[in-house]
Amino acid sequence: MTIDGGRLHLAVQKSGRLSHNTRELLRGAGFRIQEGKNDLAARVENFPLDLMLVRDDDIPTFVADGVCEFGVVGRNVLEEAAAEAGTAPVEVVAPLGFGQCSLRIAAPERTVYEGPQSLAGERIATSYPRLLQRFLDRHGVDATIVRMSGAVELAPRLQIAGFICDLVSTGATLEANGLRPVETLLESEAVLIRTTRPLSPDKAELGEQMLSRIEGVLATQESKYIMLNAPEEALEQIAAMLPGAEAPTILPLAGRPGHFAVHAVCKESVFWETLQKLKSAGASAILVVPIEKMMM
Ligand code: PRT
Ligand code: ZN
Repeated sequence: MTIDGGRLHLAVQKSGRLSHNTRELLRGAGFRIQEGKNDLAARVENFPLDLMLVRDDDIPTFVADGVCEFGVVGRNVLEEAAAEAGTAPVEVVAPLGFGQCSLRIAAPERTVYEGPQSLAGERIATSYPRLLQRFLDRHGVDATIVRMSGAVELAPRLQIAGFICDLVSTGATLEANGLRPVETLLESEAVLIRTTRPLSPDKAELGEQMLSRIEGVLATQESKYIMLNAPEEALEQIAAMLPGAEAPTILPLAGRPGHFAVHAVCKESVFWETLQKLKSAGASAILVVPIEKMMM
């Protein structure tokens, strides 16, 4: 793959569980993705950025080698690649809040499990041999790793292995196959990664612009703008209750001496319970509104 000098390259999963959310995140950040035609890349029309459409397993290498300056990949794939001796590092820039799953060891319901020692001498089927080996080493357990590229959950029924080590999100697949999780090796979600190779000043600047837009979208996902009125004596207590808010704005209310309006950006979810507590502390006319864009 050759690189077009002036444009940034973001490696994304071509088709799979991360594709839709990755594109939605980019669209939310204002990047207009040109669809169609090219199977290998998609151009962003309004920013010098190309999406390289690849298999998720290739993303850590592309970014480590600098073929793509950035990438979006599951932490599980990244860690498995990183556990390979001699692999060049990449920098994790931000967790993206989607693609959550965990890498877990599971066994048939009837299997007795009393901790990692129960794995000694057993066969464990997985697509994550290095992460599994690392877990076994950490616990000083000797077991046989059976490498499978898919349908790992069938291994016990096919008597290929007594245990499996696979990704779990809802747990429905395990349940459907009569398996129960016994260990968690890794909590994963999609992450934005960046090459550690030096970038030209122009590309570094473009990268910063892209990141600041993406971080803006991530920040607004949970954030809310909160407005309320409060008497002076309750201000301190109320300000301390606002979830994830820094330095609220406090303005005097016209015609109501001793009363103030409090405005703040809350960077965490605002629950009904919080509103109830604010009210009990003396707040009134509480408004919580979504934030569309934010740039810090
Ligand atoms: O073709 P390519 O190599 O790009 O894709 P892929 O088939 O290797 O990956 P894909 O699209 O299946 O998953 C991409 C990424 O999504 C993974 O690397 C994870 O980071 C993330 N992810 C999140 C998951 C899951 N949730 C998940 N549930 N990846 C796989 N699964 C599978 C799991 O392996 C098991 O078969 O779903 C099944 C379990 O799901 P539950 O909901 O029944 O528990
Ligand atoms: Zn893959």
